[in-house]
Amino acid sequence: MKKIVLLIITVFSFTLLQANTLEEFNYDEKESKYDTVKIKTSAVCKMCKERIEHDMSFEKGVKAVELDLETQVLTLVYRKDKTTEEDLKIAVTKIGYDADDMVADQKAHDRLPGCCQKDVEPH
Ligand SMILES: [Cu+2]
Repeated sequence: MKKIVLLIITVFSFTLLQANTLEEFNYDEKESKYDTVKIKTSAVCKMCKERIEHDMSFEKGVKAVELDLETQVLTLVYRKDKTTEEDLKIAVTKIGYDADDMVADQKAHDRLPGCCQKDVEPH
């Protein structure tokens, strides 16, 4: 019984921690606490999209995440007092993807499945 309660608490707190998709998050432009950044990534497929959105949604200060595969642009809504554009781009490179002019962390990139690496055509 204790285990079940613990599990429920764990799942619940993860749900709280994880950021929303852009639609879920009612982003009020006037609310100065938040800012939006668009980052060009090297994502090539659905798996990349899922991986980046999942990992970035747990990144500190991130409130909403969405990656457009056609443009490879990752849109993030974040709390200005918790993180910076620079930190968010670094986080993307650590997942293994380029972030604007920042090059992907080589080790992280090499750990990605072959179909997600930079030398493949978008698919
Ligand atoms: Cu991929």
